[in-house]
Amino acid sequence: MAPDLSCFDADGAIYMGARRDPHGCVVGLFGVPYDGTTSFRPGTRFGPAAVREVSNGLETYCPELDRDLLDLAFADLGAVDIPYGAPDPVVAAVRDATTTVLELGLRPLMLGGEHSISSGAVAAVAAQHPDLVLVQLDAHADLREEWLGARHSHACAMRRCLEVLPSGELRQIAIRSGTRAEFSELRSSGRLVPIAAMAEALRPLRGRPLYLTVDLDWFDPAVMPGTGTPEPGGFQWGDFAVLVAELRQHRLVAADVVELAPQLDPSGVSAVLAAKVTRSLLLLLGCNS
Ligand SMILES: [Mn+2]
Repeated sequence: MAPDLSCFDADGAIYMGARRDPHGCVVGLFGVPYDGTTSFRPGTRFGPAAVREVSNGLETYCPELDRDLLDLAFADLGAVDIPYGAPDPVVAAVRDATTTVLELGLRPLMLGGEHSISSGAVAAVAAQHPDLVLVQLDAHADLREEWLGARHSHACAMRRCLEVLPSGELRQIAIRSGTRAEFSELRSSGRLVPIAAMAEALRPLRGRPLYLTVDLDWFDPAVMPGTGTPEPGGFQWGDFAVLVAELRQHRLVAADVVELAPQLDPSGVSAVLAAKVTRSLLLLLGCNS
């Protein structure tokens, strides 16, 4: 039976080296152009298209992983058809679309869009992997109960993810912004991982199914200005490369890359950084066990 891909709109650009037809593929890339709850500077709805457009400027080969996209069968399924406006129906649409990707036998890689979409994807992946562990790269704790009246605000992304994560296991890597209450929880829960201990903290999780959510504002605004809520004091590509090297030894089953607002960076390098993060994740998802 042909898979039902009607929840995706496959018009427009495609990520470098991807196919439209998911048959025979191992990774399913898709975009969610949504920024409905953005509280500061909007524009992440343009993120997925920008990543696809600049992807052709990258090499297909990743020297850090010694792997090449040309050796990977992966599909770019296009954009999830979402209702604009309130976030709840969007999160539900993301969950259903992610379930479709999983039913096709593909590992999902989602491009945002704002961070509120992650709980939809995590819910779908956790339904297949009840012992799923969530790893968060982000400047912000995202542990608010609600923000500006919305439970599914991007400022509540990890709070909502925890509600759909049966294991309750979340690792929050080098979070540098949040409320006093959020930091109190980060510290007392043991979820906050300092940057220097990143690889060591993840090592005991080898063999467990992992979902990696990459809020691009984890990177320093100097290298990632194209994001809605920039936070000084962030990280560089070399820090991300340390994580990637550790994740080679892990069972990464799904991931997302969110919060790129390309028009906030006239130089265009933020979109290139996002496209390169995407390449690393495609290669990790496509090649590890
Ligand atoms: Mn953030």
